[in-house]
Amino acid sequence: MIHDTICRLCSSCCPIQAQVEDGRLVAAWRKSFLEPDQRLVCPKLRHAPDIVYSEQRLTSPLIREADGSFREAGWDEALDRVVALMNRHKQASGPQSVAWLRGMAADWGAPWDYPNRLMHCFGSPNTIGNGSICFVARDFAHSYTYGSMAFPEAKNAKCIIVWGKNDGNTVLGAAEGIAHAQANGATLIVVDPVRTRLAARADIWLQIKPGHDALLAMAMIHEIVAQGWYDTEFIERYTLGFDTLKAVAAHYSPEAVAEAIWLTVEQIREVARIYATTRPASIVDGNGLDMHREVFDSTRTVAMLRAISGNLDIQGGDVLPQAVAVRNIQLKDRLPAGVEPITRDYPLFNSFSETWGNQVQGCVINALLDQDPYPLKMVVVQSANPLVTMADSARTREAFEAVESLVVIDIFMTETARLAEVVLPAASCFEKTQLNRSSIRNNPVILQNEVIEPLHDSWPDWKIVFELGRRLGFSEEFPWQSAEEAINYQLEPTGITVASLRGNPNGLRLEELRYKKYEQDGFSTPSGKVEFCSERLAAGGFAATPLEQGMGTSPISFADRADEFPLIGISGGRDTRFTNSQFFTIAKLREKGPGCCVDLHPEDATGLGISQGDPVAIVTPKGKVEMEARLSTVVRSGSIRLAWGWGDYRPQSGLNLLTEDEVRGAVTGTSTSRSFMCRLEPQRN
Ligand SMILES: Nc1nc2c(c(=O)[nH]1)N[C@H]1C(S)=C(S)[C@@H](COP(=O)(O)OP(=O)(O)OC[C@H]3O[C@@H](n4cnc5c(=O)[nH]c(N)nc54)[C@H](O)[C@@H]3O)O[C@H]1N2
Ligand SMILES: Nc1nc2c(c(=O)[nH]1)N[C@H]1C(S)=C(S)[C@@H](COP(=O)(O)OP(=O)(O)OC[C@H]3O[C@@H](n4cnc5c(=O)[nH]c(N)nc54)[C@H](O)[C@@H]3O)O[C@H]1N2
Ligand code: SF4
Ligand SMILES: [Mo]
Repeated sequence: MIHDTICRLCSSCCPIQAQVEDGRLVAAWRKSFLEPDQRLVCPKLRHAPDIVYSEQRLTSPLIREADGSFREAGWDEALDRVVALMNRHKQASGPQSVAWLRGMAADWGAPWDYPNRLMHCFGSPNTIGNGSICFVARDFAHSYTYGSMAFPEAKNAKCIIVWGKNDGNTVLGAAEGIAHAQANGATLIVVDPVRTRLAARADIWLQIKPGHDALLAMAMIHEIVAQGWYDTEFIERYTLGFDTLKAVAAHYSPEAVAEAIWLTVEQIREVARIYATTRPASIVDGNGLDMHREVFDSTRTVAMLRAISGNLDIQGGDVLPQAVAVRNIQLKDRLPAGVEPITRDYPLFNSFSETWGNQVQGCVINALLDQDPYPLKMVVVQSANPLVTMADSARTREAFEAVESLVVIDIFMTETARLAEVVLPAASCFEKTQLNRSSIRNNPVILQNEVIEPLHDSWPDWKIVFELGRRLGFSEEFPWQSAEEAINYQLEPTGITVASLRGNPNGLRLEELRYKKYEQDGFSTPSGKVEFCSERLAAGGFAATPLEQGMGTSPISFADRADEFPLIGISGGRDTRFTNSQFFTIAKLREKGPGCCVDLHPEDATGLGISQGDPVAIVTPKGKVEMEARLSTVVRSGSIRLAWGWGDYRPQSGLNLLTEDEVRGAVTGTSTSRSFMCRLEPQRN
């Protein structure tokens, strides 16, 4: 049997087909607009059966014994234990002392609403996501500029700037779109401190200094303004504050910034010219811009480039989504008045989107260790591995060791789960039905289908949340016995149902694809226009226009200690075989490529006496990790690229042992876990 569904082994959410024989997943492959022989093959998906049937899967709920060991338990006992813990802390310290932390795999949008609903009924405002380090901070920046996140339609573009994104490794569908456009003659520009495969294929590669993207974007705006290449009509009719933007950009000429960002004046001018004079042009912005404390400024500036060049919401440009009006099921009005979330220092970020809510993950650590702004007593971690993925692993570990009660919902045993009092085994993405995340953000609505039954004694996340809800006394709020019932309830205002989605496996479009929607609807900002200057930000005490107060201190962590730590470390190198901290235990995936490597320039290697394959230590003021040296000119001398994600499988190689969470962006609470000053030490005896 072949089933249509969505893969959630990473956040790309590819539409796929899965082959199931005798109730067993035997193979799966991506769907694509390209002919089968031209499609990119995803190793994770190809090895989906090895992942799903891995012997490392959690098979039953686990409860910690007095002697520290885990014992297997039934769901009744495990859930009752979780409920007892939640109620105990609620009684002793108030409902807000319990937090729910969710990670990348918890799916976004629709399924994220369930724990929100649960926690709101329970009385805690502390459902916390990881958006401060993933793309939600960027979503926020786009939203404050033109109302919602814009999605590049690179496939139909004539000029593409891939800016801090490595789609060939991370978002295969998008990489196929870029390749298609290139084959049709599009010019490809890549902005990345590392020569990725995409950069190697580009017409122009800008090897920018890590963390300095805001300056490049503003210098491009400067050049576009100086040359009069901007879209006068669009700016006059649909934007606010262009004069302010021009005044800020005046300080950032290509001459003024080029050297500081490792580029030449000519490079900046040329890229500005090609981008502004080629229509349609699309900017594929990515996670290389996130995880810097400047993310809000850099991504707002990039968003403004799209607007001044007239590429917003046109075919082949950057398209604004046609959101699907599903029912809001979060029940936020059930929260008691006056209880603020632990993320209260980031009020704009907390409230910019109904869907996202609180997204500054680091606040969990502040609350656990510093009782700031108040103490947390219990954390439920769903589909996240904060001990590996949050900045400053040593401090994160300290916090999770200190918390009174920790519950982890995961499909595998992880560094984080090892500290838990109760571990609940979740079903994998092939074993559960849910609305695909993009569905409530944009058309078309696609269903992720259960293609095999939950393995062992695992439960789908929705069932765990609903059952917890009922046991906490919220039977009325959680009446659903199946995912289908809950999804139908949420979809009701749209007129579509699970049944109609199953009849349309490639998705249902609620309305025709439309471009230039702003001509009728305006933009979803307070002024209804693209805002180059934001009163909301000014009222909050922040820069109304990015960079109007300058760059401030260096965007690279530990820059003030460059004497001892002379190299710039770049966290990157997402490998197609792994997702963040996941899948390193799958031997067939591990064997398919290199191990845990740090890329360093041969000149730096010679200077340090390091040879290819040597074990090396990478050190920052925070800690030390071990990796294997790979000599390579993909990085510029003076910078190194570190492998990402190995910390669960090889704790001594966990990149976030090197990063800090002390200096955060004021608006999004993002710290710089992307780039940091470090040094290399040979490890030979
Ligand atoms: N195989 C695989 N796929 C994944 C994931 C995975 O771990 N593995 N993770 C998923 C998740 S959670 C996400 S958010 C996405 C992320 O996917 P992408 O958005 O593609 O992000 P990355 O691959 O982390 O980084 C993109 C590029 O940014 C570059 N970069 C680093 N610092 C800077 C900088 O300061 N400026 C610029 N301009 N570029 C910089 C890096 O060198 C890298 O080539 O991928 C998803 N897909
Ligand atoms: N220095 C540095 N730090 C980073 C990054 C970086 O590039 N550099 N990347 C950042 C980014 S973009 C992100 S998104 C975060 C990711 O941070 P996390 O979300 O913490 O990372 P993952 O390793 O993807 O962890 C997901 C966990 O969910 C489990 N899981 C998978 N599927 C399911 C499921 O269906 N249900 C449940 N309950 N569990 C499931 C997996 O086994 C895994 O343990 O890390 C961030 N941290
Ligand atoms: S890129 Fe691979 S792992 Fe990620 S969703 Fe697509 S098929 Fe799945
Ligand atoms: Mo992410």
